Amino acid sequence: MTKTPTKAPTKADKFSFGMWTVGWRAQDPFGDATRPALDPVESVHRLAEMGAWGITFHDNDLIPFDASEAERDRLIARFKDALTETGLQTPMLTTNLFTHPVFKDGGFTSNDRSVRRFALRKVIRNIDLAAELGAKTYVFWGGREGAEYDGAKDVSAALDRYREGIDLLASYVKDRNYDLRFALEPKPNEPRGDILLPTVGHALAFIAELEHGDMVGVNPEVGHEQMAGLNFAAGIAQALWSKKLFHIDLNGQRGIKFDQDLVFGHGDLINAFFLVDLLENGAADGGPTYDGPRHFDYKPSRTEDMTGVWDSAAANMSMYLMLKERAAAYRADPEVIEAREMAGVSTLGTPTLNPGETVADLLADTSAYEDFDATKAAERGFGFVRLHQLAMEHILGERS
Ligand SMILES: [Mn+2]
Repeated sequence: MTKTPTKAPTKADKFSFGMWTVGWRAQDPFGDATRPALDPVESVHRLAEMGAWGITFHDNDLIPFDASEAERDRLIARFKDALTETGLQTPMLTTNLFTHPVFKDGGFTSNDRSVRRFALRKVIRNIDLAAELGAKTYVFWGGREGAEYDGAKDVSAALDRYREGIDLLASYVKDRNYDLRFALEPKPNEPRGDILLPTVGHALAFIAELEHGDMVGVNPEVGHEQMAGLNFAAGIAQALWSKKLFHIDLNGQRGIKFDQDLVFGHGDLINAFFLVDLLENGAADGGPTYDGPRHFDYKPSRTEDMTGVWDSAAANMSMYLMLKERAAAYRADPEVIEAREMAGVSTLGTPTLNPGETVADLLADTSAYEDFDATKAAERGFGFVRLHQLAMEHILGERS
């Protein structure tokens, strides 16, 4: 018997799940699957009943790699029927360019040119399906785009091929007038020893070099950034600042180790709180918020049976809603508002120069330098610890 989540989600919350999440059979490099295969149609029905809004998938989550045309058509048709019956959306699709042995050295950046051409064709075929299903985002996670040995991959040439591939696919989408944007998903390592575009920052720099970068953004995943020791909420703030947060993968991770894909908030809870605060309430001074799907890319732990699978799916949505409630209370708390004021959080939004002020004006302002009392200014305490403690009290439910 699956428990009702503490906080009941609705479709307005825009929660979506990868088909490969609840459908993961929990095989790992050391052990066999611990759960039976899950019919995608059952996933659609169960997720819809639980209050989810969307389901996402790689081509081969729904259609086996070697399926015939007739089998492909049959699988798509019954999946579409399930979507119609439940009203579940397919906001995002992506390609599996990592499971089949042909992709052992990557797809777009394989040292084998014939594999690169095959990868492009495989993606184009699934982009057509994405457009047909009304998806708005197409994700690229290049898990096999990388190397284990520095001498095995010419990184500069690999980036040329990566750019060639993404630009070619973007031009295809534009030619077809599909209402689809691309989102690159960074990851530092696993399954490759080192993966190209390892972090949000690398991906943003890569996008700036694209011909069609206008339709390419990022799909950062909590655990992937944390595997690199980075602050996820801070990375998301920069992606938002760059207007490139096209999609997001929510899950949990405990520090620099293998990709855990825990339930959202089951890793770094404090960072998850500030992430939800950022997504829902924007940066300190009315910065941009995020209105895209709240997409969960987690894996029900290998210890769980099917009841545990659905409980963990519900837990993701419940965690998000609890943190959203806590974040709203945090922002509205008069003591927090006062502490943020004391800390200067809101005044950072004020430009450093006055309107119309020039460098010459700044040089002429003796109060900025000649008469500035650095010793006196250094006496200021910012009260960041007090502010953080207030956040902790909200997270723990001491204040509401
Ligand atoms: Mn992951």
